[in-house]
Amino acid sequence: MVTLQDKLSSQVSLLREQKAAILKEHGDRVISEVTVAQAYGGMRGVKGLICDTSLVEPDKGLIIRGIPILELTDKFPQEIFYLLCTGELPGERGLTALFNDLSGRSEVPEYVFSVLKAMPQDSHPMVMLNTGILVMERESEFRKMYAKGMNKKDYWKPMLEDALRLLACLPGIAAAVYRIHYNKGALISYDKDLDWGANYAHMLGIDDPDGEFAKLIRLYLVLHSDHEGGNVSAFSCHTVGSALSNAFYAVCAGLNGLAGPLHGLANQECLKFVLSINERYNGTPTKKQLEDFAWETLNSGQVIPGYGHAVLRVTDPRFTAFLDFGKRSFPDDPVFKTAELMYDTIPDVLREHGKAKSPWPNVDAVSGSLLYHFGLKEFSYYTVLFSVSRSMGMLAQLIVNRMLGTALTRPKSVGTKWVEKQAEE
Ligand code: HAX
Repeated sequence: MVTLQDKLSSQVSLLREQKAAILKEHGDRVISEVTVAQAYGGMRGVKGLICDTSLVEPDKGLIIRGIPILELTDKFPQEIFYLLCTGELPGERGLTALFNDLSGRSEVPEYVFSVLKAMPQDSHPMVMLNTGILVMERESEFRKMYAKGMNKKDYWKPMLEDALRLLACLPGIAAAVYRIHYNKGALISYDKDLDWGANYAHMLGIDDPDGEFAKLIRLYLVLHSDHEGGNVSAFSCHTVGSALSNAFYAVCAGLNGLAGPLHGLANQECLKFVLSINERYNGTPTKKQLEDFAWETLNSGQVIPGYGHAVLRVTDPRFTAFLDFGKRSFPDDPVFKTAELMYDTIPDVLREHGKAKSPWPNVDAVSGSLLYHFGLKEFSYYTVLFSVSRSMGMLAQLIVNRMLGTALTRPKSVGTKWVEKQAEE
């Protein structure tokens, strides 16, 4: 049992039996109620989805298959993918097999690059990434096998194949987006001697004499890999995948959600915010100046990017991991210092403001300042990095759902008049 494919084959029957037993024993049990406020409020807190890859505890943050994220920061990103899919970290042989599985599938079809090169210069990098993914849909094994006719129980196998293919190609597509969009010169090929994460750093072409940038990219890919099932990107991906759309369609749908400013785009907004502070004060401001800037932002009806969260009610441990990286590697960098000072300042301001349910930083509050330090200064690109990482979680969730034979998503909607009538009754 070496490869990811073998491991999942050994788990599939058990997973299905477990699901059948739970449904038989507890199928009628009520696990959630929905209030009118929740129906209008983005279904916040409604329990209506099953996701085993990870959990976000309001008071603890991200836990991947039972392991808190801060205990996983020294892992290779592909180890996390294996963990997300199977619930176990791979042994040495499993990791090598996955390394080979990814490098063997890493060649991005040439037409993807042609499409990217033909796109308008002002297309957002997220549009380019998603176009690259979607145009690769013709490679889908699931699509081919489904057209031929396939036993339902085997749907997960071509889904896994598509997931590996897409995952293997994502760093190449994402790096091409970077090099094409920002005129960085010729594209750089996948290096079969490097791991998946280091390859992404390599193909971006950022100068990295001591390998620190590759370390940051690996950490970045680990930290953003998954955030349970109900966030915008995971839920969108799940919904599209539930229609038996293949991984290319489903991940692309999820990433279109990640492109929104309240979700993945927040990291670009956050760095913009930090830079505008440094520009105003000619470097890292004083605490008082930062407070004034924060109030100015809030009083003009804008949010403070990187702070607050839909679920978390403590400092995001992923923020802590990035902050530690910056403190260790370049504590005096002026952009990093401002991000650090924000952590000292913003929670009090938000508490006094009294609106946000959490005044604490999320992962986006500092990640951009680290990338900026290494010369990856094009912040409209940052959500693409996030996307490569989050694709691991979305793909793992798609695979597990195909193994389980999860049903088509179809909640019931109601109209305003129906709600008013209920209230009258
Ligand atoms: N600054 C100012 N106001 C904030 C705020 C912030 N950072 N965070 C929340 N609020 C406000 C909300 O806008 C909302 O105001 P209204 O009642 O006027 O609509 C109120 O506080 C209650 O919001 P909430 O319940 O605390 O937060 P939500 O679950 O609605 O939204 C968000 C969570 C992350 C979107 C929100 O905190 C926010 O806009 N933060 C700034 C943007 C950001 O950092 N996004 C990245 C999130 C991490 C992520 O998903 N990355 O992918």
